Amino acid sequence: MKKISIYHSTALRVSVWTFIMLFTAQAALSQQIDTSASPVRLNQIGFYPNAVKKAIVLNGRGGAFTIQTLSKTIVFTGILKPSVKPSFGGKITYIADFSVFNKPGSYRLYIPGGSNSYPFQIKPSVHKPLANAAIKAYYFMRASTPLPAKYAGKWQRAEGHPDTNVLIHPSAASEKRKAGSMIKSPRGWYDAGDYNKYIVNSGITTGTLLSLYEDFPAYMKTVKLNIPESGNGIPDILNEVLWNLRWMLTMQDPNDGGVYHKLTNAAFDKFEMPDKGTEPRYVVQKGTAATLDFAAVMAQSARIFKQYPQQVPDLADSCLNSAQSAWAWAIKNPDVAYRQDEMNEKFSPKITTGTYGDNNFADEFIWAASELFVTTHDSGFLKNINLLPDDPMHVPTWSQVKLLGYYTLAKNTVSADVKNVKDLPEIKKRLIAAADDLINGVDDNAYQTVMTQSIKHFGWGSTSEAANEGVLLIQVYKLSHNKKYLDYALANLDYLLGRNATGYSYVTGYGSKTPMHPHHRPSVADGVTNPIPGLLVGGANPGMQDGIHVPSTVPDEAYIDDDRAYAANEIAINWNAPLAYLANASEALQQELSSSKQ
Ligand code: 9MR
Ligand code: 9MR
Repeated sequence: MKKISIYHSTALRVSVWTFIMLFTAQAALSQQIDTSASPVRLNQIGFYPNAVKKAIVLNGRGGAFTIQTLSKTIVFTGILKPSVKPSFGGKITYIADFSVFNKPGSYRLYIPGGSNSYPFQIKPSVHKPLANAAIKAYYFMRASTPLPAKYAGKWQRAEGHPDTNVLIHPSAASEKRKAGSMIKSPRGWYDAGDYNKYIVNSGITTGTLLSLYEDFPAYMKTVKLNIPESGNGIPDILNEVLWNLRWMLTMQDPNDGGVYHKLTNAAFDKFEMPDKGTEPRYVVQKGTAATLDFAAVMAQSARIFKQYPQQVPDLADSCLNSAQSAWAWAIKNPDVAYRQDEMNEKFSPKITTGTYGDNNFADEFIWAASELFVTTHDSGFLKNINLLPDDPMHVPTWSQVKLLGYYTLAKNTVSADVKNVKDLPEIKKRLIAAADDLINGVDDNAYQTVMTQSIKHFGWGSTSEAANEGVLLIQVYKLSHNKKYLDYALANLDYLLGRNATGYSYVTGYGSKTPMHPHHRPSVADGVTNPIPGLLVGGANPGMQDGIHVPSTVPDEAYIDDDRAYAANEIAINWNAPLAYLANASEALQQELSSSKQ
């Protein structure tokens, strides 16, 4: 088992470990600035034939570039153009635009001086394997079930965390559910590199995956994932979502409708396989954010699973009842924040796992109200909700979910009552304006992507910012039918897959230079060299909240492939979901566009 010992350091060993850690940081540093690495930054998987195709050349001087087959036949020659603006690191880049070259095949890009790019392909459905893997990744995150080789290949593993004896933490105690009593709360996905299960983060994740199905049902019905439920008459993406949805349902207190914030150990598990984690598990305090995110997901699920009455006869009704009782709880308890530090002063054991704390619930109310309204057509849900607060149009994150509600309202206008929502025109206007803000001036920046428009995009989990910007652009493409939004969405996919300052494709197993050491307990502890595939790491983040030095604090360069670096190299379900959306939507739309041309 590799590296587990790092996490067992004791006081006595500290100086030795400090030395070793400095040494490994040094090794990682020299790996990062390896001069043999290609100065050509591009999507390491490839391009659709009719898509925009760009590569970024660092340390260039201009001149001609060529595209060559793998046997070095020149098939295209173009001229490198300097970027209008420098990169965040202060350098002008050179842009190789070969969009007009559209002949399917495998190629490399060559620049003056003899350097070349990683190989890439031009072909229809070029992102299909990645798109599938981004959803299959959730199968690998399943709690409470073994993963046999038949589905998991060399990443097969034993069952972890059955969660059939979960304790009511004192913070969650009620008349009917006393502290220390037990509930069953099995299934669900592990949140990230850790083994806990958090409702707030499950909310945006599950909502995003359900939207992928709702927005592209015909395509998503064709996606086969080789999971245990495959072939049961339900599309595999919904089968995978069901694993988490059934867990989420258990997180609601049936006595009052409130939803527990998370199911967790008192402290993070060690870096060990999930079946080794046998510490007690708790559900903690109910909260407004968790309850509203739950209500939104259950309302959305109700209308989706209604389409499968044979396979899941009672599920839609259960989801709708749960959504409504959660909503009622939130109306009665509109301001219950999850404040872990305060909770720990009052109750024991102290809980030190992820917080997902949020104090503002206006956006959660908008999301839940929108989903409940679209499912039930009962405008009562919108009654006391200000749908148009005067606050920024945040691209969705776990703590900012207003736009998830907007997406749902904006696209469900076949139904007359949604069409008549008086704020709808303004909501659409704001969505389009937000997309325009994102794309305005992109062609001047050094990497030609929305992601590299602003250093503000580079916090913890920055790759999910890029992916969620892509999702917003696709939503607006669907509203406007203006292809420029789709082009810029694809540019952010290019960013994630290698057209960026670090030269990494940030998805494990997909690209030529990919993370090998994500902060992900099974990937570290399983003894398999390659990490579990299809996982999006957090990516560039100059914050270094983990104390691990990145080779550069320039925002888009602040990344290290080190399994201790949880602020730059962890993986998480809420980061994979917009990647799954972006990659699958790109596949679906590319198929639609090419068939409409024929
Ligand atoms: O592994 C944990 C990861 O999932 C969290 O995102 C991160 C921040 O909360 O914390 C990680 O756990 C570390 C803990 O915070 C401090 N001790 C070392 C743990 C493993 O690196
Ligand atoms: O993604 C979360 C990020 O936005 C926060 O800044 C960070 C610190 O609170 O926590 C991140 O979420 C982690 C969670 O708390 C525990 N599981 C791993 C998550 C990803 O790092």
